[in-house]
Amino acid sequence: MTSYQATQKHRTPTRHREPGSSGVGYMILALFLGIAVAILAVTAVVLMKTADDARDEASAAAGTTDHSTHTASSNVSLPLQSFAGTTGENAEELAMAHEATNAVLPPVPAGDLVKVHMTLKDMVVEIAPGVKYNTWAFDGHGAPGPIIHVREGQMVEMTLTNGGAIPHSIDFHAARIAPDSAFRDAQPGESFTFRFRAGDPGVFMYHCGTKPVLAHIANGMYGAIIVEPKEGLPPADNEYVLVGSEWYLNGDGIAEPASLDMAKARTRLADWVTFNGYANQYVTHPLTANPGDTTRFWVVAAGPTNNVNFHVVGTIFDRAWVNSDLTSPPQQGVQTVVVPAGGGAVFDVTIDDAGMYPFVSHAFADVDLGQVGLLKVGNPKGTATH
Ligand SMILES: [Cu+2]
Repeated sequence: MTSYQATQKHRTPTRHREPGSSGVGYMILALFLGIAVAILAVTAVVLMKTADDARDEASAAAGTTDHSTHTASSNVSLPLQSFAGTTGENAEELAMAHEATNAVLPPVPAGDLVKVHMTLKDMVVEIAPGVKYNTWAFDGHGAPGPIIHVREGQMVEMTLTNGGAIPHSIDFHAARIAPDSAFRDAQPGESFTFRFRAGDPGVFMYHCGTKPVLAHIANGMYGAIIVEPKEGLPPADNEYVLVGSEWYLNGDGIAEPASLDMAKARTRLADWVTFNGYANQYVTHPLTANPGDTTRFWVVAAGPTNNVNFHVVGTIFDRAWVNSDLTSPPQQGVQTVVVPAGGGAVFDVTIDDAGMYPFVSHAFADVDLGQVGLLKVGNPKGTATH
């Protein structure tokens, strides 16, 4: 099933045309009406329309269209059906039963060479309570793929195995490398290896770069690589990685898994928007900190299209490395930072008072669609412990 193909193929007529109108008719009409001066203005309008019709007919005969008014290849017809908020029954129980994606930053491997092996695989994952989706994703992970954590200066040896049904590739934003060789397509069943030196610190996106990239990212082919600066960052007590992304469904995904609706992806009509691939998962399974801790968030906006307008309710960023520029001093005392699609940023918050602190994309349509979580500081009253 070529689910990434557009589902809507209606074509809008190139120009509105009244039934029965023709150039000859208008010419005759113009001759009769031309006798009366009072109607000369009407005649002028009619003649202009005749000219338009004639031009359209000429265009149609020549197989061309007027691109000043329409895009001939448009295959998007609004409205599209939204499945936003449609979950399985007993959504709360399903959400509690879901095992939240581990957001904890893993340690940096020792040595100069870091070997990474990823196998791409077509797999069904859950993206919201009871909502299943056919991804092209990472064996053992789904979407996002595994978090890669290296230190500036280490060599990354990446081996990609394509266990899927169609060609895929991998594009590391952390690499300075010729993309036509390193980021080339791997055919189904093929493995290939390339190396790059992680010379630029930051938090970077990686993703499949096979065309149409919109479809490959929307189907879950993305993740984060963290390149720790060699001189280190100020100490943090907790470090979490959040990958923002959105999902575009061709069905509600409950009775059977949904696949990509490309028309909705093109028109940015997301059904679910998530941190680490599952709507609201850190609301039911909060990330944790102790009072007085410094908590660091490494954030990537994988998109395919949405930014993450990162904000933590109830506090202010003590340090914000905007655009994950870790070679410049961080901004201080900022409230919300845009993490652009395909970009990253790093945030430190030090929170003294126990409580539940939501972290969101402050583009609130995305919160409504699931891009919100909680940082549970201490054991505030009235909350369950996890
Ligand atoms: Cu792909």
